[in-house]
Amino acid sequence: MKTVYLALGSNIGERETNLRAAIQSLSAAGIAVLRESPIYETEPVGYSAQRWFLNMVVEAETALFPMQLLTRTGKIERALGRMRTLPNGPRTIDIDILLYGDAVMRTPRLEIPHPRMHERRFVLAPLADLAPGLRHPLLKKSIRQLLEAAPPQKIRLITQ
Ligand code: GSY
Repeated sequence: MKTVYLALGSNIGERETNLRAAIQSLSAAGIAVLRESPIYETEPVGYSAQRWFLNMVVEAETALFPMQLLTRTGKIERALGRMRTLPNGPRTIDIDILLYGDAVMRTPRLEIPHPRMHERRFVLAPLADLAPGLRHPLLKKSIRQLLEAAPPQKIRLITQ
């Protein structure tokens, strides 16, 4: 069993309902969600002319290998009606693999740790709520330290 951290985001439709549906689907797909962060409302990064996101992070346990995990999360995104109109555009649900134990891997389809997690407050803030002392396996810094150093981004806590 591996402990994994997944980032969830939604900025289309009933955003909180989409997050909750993703958590339900993960549990049904062999990805047991152990803990959930609070939900944050966050300014879009990248393509700014879109609705603000709801973002959160879950800690989960799974026996799936990384590529199997990616396939399952991709299926859940599609099943929940993910539409990709623009490269960094709006989405019903996005599920990103942030960390897979302390594994480091780089393939054309999947990079672990997630290659942009350390620069995204919308990921680091909820991850720090769950695991502030966890060390990034490549950067060797704690999530708390990465959050302190991350570029500015408007985020606000909406649920505890
Ligand atoms: O990779 C996640 C999708 N995404 C987000 C997001 O989840 N939240 C915010 N605030 N901005 C984002 N830009 C992209 S792309």
